[in-house]
Amino acid sequence: MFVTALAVLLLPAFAAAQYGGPNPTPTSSTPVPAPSAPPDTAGNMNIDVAFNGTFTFHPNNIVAPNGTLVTFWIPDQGFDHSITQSSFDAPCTYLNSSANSTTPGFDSGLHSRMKFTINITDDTKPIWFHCKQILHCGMGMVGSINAPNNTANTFEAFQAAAIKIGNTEVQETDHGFVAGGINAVATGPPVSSTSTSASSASNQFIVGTGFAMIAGVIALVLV
Ligand SMILES: *[C@@H]1O[C@H](CO)[C@@H](O)[C@H](O)[C@H]1NC(C)=O
Ligand SMILES: *[C@@H]1O[C@H](CO)[C@@H](O)[C@H](O)[C@H]1NC(C)=O
Ligand SMILES: *[C@@H]1O[C@H](CO)[C@@H](O)[C@H](O)[C@H]1NC(C)=O
Ligand SMILES: *[C@@H]1O[C@H](CO)[C@@H](O)[C@H](O)[C@H]1NC(C)=O
Ligand SMILES: *[C@@H]1O[C@H](CO)[C@@H](O)[C@H](O)[C@H]1NC(C)=O
Ligand SMILES: *[C@@H]1O[C@H](CO)[C@@H](O)[C@H](O)[C@H]1NC(C)=O
Ligand SMILES: [Cu+2]
Repeated sequence: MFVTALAVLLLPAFAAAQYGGPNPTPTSSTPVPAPSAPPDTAGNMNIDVAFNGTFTFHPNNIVAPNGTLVTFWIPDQGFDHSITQSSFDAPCTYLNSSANSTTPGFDSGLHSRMKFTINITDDTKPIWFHCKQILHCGMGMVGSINAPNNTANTFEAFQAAAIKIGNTEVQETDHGFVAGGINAVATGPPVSSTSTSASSASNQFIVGTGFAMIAGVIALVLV
């Protein structure tokens, strides 16, 4: 039991390490109001990844007809994010239907300062996705496209399920870019973007440092 408790407590510390260690120096203390994604154009919708330094996609629940190109703008925060297709039932798990001989879900793989585009191929069915960076999905970093409002499987229920997983989230393997997709297909691997540098890492540093300090204190008490 103690081992389990310790493991759960140390997971955030592990996550904090990827944010630059327990004593990072924020690169900026000023908030970043400007979204990095450009405005939508006809047939194209844009989603900010880690909007304004938060663990969210923005917007995180859109309606997009067939043929819409949805582009995700991944900032450069000193750690990576992904756009990884999942299922309503398992928000923080890659949807790998190739185990059933059909196409696997799309996955951008973990990246910084990139943009990643999917093409909506069936607007009558929902598309669920998450960020596979450890702990991000469990903090609610999930999104949907064409999620229904008239069933229990709404975006709000999907995000609540992700947050319920919280820090028990299982770390996923990063296979890099996976082509294909279900109800939407990746139009190609992520490409470099010079327009995604606006986001500040300061919010994440605060969160990471807080987790590391709490885990450190409790680890000391247990020892
Ligand atoms: C961005 O974050 C800052 C600091 O939390 C907040 O004051 C500001 O309102 C946010 N801007 C937007 C557009 O959400
Ligand atoms: C998006 O998919 C539609 C068919 O579903 C296709 O006609 C169109 O060319 C695709 N767009 C791109 C940019 O791949
Ligand atoms: C494969 O299909 C079965 C039956 O539909 C389903 O229970 C299972 O979750 C599927 N596996 C994957 C990896 O999608
Ligand atoms: C998906 O599942 C198939 C079959 O189990 C496996 O061969 C493949 O490596 C998996 N791909 C990913 C990206 O997990
Ligand atoms: C979008 O494409 C899917 C798959 O071809 C089709 O079933 C659906 O009816 C299309 N949606 C509309 C509004 O035509
Ligand atoms: C669900 O409700 C939201 C908010 O009212 C709306 O913007 C969206 O279009 C609805 N989704 C569908 C698939 O009708
Ligand atoms: Cu993320």
